[in-house]
Amino acid sequence: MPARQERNMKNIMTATVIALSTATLAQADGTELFQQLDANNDQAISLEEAQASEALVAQFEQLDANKDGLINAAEFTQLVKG
Ligand SMILES: [Ca+2]
Ligand SMILES: [Ca+2]
Repeated sequence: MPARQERNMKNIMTATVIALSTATLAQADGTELFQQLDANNDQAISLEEAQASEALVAQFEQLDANKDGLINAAEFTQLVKG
């Protein structure tokens, strides 16, 4: 495969991976994802726990409606809903 074509393939693959992870986040059952991210099971996602998901880190402050530095289940549903 010519080098240029190979590069294009890599770009397409990268774009696909990004699209897939966004879709997974949007479609996933919020509760399951929430529990996955809530590593210490205190029913809230700290900024530290949020590092597992780039999308969550990016929206952390926005999602934290009551500004307690944690995303609780109710706040998390805002992410799942979009
Ligand atoms: Ca937690
Ligand atoms: Ca909060």
